[in-house]
Amino acid sequence: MKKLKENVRLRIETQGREIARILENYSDTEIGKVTVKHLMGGMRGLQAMVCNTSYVDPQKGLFVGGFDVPAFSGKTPEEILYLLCTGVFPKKDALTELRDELAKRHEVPRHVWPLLRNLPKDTHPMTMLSMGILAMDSQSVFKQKYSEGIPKKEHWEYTLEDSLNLIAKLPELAAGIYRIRFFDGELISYAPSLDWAENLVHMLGIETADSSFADFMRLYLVLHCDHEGGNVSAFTARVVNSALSNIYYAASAGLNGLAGPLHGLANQECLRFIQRIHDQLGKSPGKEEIRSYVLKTLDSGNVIPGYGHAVLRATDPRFTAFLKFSGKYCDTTPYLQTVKDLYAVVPGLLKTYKGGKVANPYPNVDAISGTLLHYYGLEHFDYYTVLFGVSRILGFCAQNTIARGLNQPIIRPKSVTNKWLLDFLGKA
Ligand code: FAM
Repeated sequence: MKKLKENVRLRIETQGREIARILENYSDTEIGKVTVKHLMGGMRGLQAMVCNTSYVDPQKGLFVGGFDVPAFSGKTPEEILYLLCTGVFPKKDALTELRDELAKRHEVPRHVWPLLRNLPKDTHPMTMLSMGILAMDSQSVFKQKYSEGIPKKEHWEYTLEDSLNLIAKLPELAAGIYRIRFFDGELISYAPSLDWAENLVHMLGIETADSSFADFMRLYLVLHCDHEGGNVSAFTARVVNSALSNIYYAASAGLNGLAGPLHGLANQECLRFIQRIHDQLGKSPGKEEIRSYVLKTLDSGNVIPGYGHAVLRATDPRFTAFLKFSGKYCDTTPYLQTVKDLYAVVPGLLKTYKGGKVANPYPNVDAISGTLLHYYGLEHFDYYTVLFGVSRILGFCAQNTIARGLNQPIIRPKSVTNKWLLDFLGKA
């Protein structure tokens, strides 16, 4: 991984110089204000951290290394990993080197499987993924080197080493979880000739009539790779790693956040929502019927899964990329038709719902991803967020490798009490 490492080093050096210049000249410059609403409202909208792996523009959506979704969605996950870490796409030799490294490191340590097999049968696959990763912390090179007393400037090298080891094992681990949780537990062997996404598809062992499954998996793993620094899972992973807990601890913690229904679990919730619509209204409901169903859902105090976002204020381009893909391969299924009908109906309803309090009435990536997974034969909804997690770990690893390279300090915002606030506001 010489080439990847050299380019990560270059990126860290360049960013380090930028940060030094910014700090030297502007350390005390204010870039915004903190309001009481920020304190009480989950800090949403508060600009309080830096993340250079990716950026979410409220209108244009995700940018990775300066490339927008249409520009990077045709790439492979390996290319995206390289881009996240270095800010540039790999040349052919660097890509081959990265692929070879991942292949060399693919094997999940044997002790992980009995641990997963011994969990209660109804354990959520996200719990299994998080536990499987945590159990691999025994192999952390960072942990070993830290205990040997390596200097701070080398922290990133072993974070990158751990990251590659972890990422390489994800197809085998994720597919193994699928086989244990939903089949007879018999694992399918890794195939050295296949790439990272193809191996995942191969080891899942799903019979699918459609040969575009691997293409879809590539797209899925690319589109979910990162979503800047402040979302629940990435932020959690950053906080944990900022204490110099290794990347296995950090990734496992991040996944526990991704497992929440307001975050990554929304993709399984969306398909459930569509299934409930079909159960009640039949397989091809009219738009008016869908409209009434959505209104009923809102009136009962529930959210419409797959719609809304803390940062985005327009249709998520990742949703659009999936829609485009489905148009090419599979948009005649009843579920996909309902995805499209919901897209025609929900934004209009959310715009005016309760005086327009929903900040973003448009679909996010989860509004369609589960439907496509289902089309390819993944019928176990509980598994969907595992695939989201496999992809998102690319972002966790890149963000934290860079953070360690920049020697970023422990993350520790200061909290205050109601009393402090009331005193401050002069209302005690
Ligand atoms: N349906 C109904 N109400 C919604 C809504 C939706 N899809 N999205 C937001 N709201 C409500 C929200 O619950 C809040 O109501 P209260 O004031 O009564 O608490 C109000 O609108 C203002 O919320 P907001 O400022 O627009 O959004 P937040 O920043 O608080 O929350 C989300 C953002 C994503 C958690 C929220 O839009 C939501 O719950 N969406 C549905 C779940 C979902 O699709 N999550 C996936 C997000 C995705 F990007 C990901 O992480 N994978």
